[in-house]
Amino acid sequence: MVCPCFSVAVVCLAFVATSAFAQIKVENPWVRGAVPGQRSTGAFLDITSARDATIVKAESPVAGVVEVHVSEMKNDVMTMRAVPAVPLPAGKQVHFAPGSYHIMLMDLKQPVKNGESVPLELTVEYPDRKRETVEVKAEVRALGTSQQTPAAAAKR
Ligand SMILES: [Cu+2]
Repeated sequence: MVCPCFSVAVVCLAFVATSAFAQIKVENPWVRGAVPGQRSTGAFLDITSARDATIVKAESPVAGVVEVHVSEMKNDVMTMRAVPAVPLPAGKQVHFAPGSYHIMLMDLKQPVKNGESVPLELTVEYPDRKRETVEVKAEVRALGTSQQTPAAAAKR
């Protein structure tokens, strides 16, 4: 599957989400804008956990299906696959970014427009099996090139 959430240049805005939980810090959350008719898009953020943890689930009310994906280059084509969990080593920032980990919002219930705020909920699990949910508001940003071919994506 070719990743539709792969991006070109993205303008960086200072946008920081404050988590209710001091354990988990989420920075720079954003969602790629989706035009009417588009069925899926990606959400991206930087996340740091104060102690070892694992992201085990992602949810959003704007999408019927939410999965955590990772993009990979295979034979010069950007592909992506679902991953069941993303490790968050203590104190290390993990980047969800185009071409890497992303939160895949599929079966979109409505278009997500630039400037809107999309709620995301991440569930993290600690080694002692305790779980926490982290609420994030992700800002919708411009599409960039909307009609990306696999070749264009591969060139980056
Ligand atoms: Cu994906």
